[in-house]
Amino acid sequence: MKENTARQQTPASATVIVGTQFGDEGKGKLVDFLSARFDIVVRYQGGANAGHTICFDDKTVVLHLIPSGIFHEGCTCVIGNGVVIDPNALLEEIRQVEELGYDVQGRLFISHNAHLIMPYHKLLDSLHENAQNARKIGTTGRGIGPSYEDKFARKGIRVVDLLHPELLEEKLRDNLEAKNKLIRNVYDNEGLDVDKMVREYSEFDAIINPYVKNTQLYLNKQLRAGKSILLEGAQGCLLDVDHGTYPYVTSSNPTSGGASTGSGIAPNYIKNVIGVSKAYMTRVGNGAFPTELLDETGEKLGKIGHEFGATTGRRRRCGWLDLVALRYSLIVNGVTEIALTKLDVLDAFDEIKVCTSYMLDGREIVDFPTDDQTLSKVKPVYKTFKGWNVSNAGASTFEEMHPSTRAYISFLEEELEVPVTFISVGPGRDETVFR
Ligand code: 2SA
Ligand code: GDP
Ligand code: MG
Repeated sequence: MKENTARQQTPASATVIVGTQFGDEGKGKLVDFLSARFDIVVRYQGGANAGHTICFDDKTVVLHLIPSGIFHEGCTCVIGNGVVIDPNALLEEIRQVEELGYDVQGRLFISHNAHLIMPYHKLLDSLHENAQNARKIGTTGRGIGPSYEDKFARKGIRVVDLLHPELLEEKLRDNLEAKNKLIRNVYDNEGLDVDKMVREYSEFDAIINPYVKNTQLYLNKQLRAGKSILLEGAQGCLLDVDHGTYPYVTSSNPTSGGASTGSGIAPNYIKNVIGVSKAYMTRVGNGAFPTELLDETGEKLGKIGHEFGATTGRRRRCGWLDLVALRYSLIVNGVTEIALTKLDVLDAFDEIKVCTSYMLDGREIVDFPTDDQTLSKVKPVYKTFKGWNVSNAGASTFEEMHPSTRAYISFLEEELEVPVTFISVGPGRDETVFR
């Protein structure tokens, strides 16, 4: 029998990329950038609520479901079992990528176990949000929560069901009967036509078949064969249904633990966790945000950073970098290195603030409270830095960056005790400094 001890390292390994804040940290750019060095890129949670922006060759592309490695021909892309897939959104995205001149068939695989987002999930998402007296989360309206509800209630329809039209019809009729009761009786809305839906979704059989795979087995076998895998998180740690600012969260696990359950990759293959952090903070949707700036400075961050939702176009709330939240996020995710993004957005500020602790009921605290009631009450304590007021765009190494920029980054590393290995100073692939 093969001995297996902690001292033995397998050559094959998986790296996870996670958002350490409220999403939109620039994960798409980093995944695209790193994909050139990986064999396979995997999405493991969320769905078409995500908007991952990639800028290359004067093009700006936003991906919602397809992993951000798709623009590297040598890279295979996998949508894992933890993702909820809207088949219409997926086919539309495949078409868009093909139109850009990239092959998708044979390079993209979707898990037979992934759950589907059906039209009733999207309708229920908006009905919940718009109901009188409802607690408004500020969802993207893409049906994410209702689809995960069905998954955990063991009523969900999965990718594999599309390949068995008779079973699909039975499940659709059962589900829609229950949903239509809710839609009509609770929300006083017109129900959905089951026959139309059965006809529409039965047609996905042949279209989706070439992409379907037992991805759990495939990924583990690829790792055993020595291939390298990058796991692409969507949203961010503070939106995690278990570790985020519940109930103002998404319905999945963006944190690194979710990468294993959402892909089937055994956890002992995961060797590195890259935490992507914006040099300031944004949040889109509702919920507490201690460092939010409701003044001209916040407006300026949003304007220079073009902070609008990559899926919905909603304006993102902006504020200073929060190290209390970030420290928590690095711990929960086991982050081994930080990718610091959008540093260029701070170029135009004379003063840059960083939150180092919170005041809560007259006491200073350094541990992040994840419950919304407490988090809404804390007041940030700031350290102020003098801005550098120049562009670092020409720098190709850390040493070439302005001394004040370097001092700011070194301060973050000391406070966070994790190295910053990747610094992004613009949306393009080449606007990147490695250390
Ligand atoms: P949902 O739709 O059920 O997942 O919404 C629940 C909360 O999760 C937030 N959420 C996001 N936050 C940041 N970025 C996301 N993706 C898009 C982007 C957002 C957009 O890249 O800009 O375009 O508006 C994302 N997806 C979900 C959401 O705002 C709720 O707070
Ligand atoms: P993601 O969801 O984490 O992939 O991030 P989004 O794509 O939703 O939002 C990040 C936005 O910032 C996109 O418009 C990117 O093109 C842009 N971006 C990424 N890195 C940088 C950077 O270093 N500087 C600037 N100015 N923009 C960046
Ligand atoms: Mg985004």
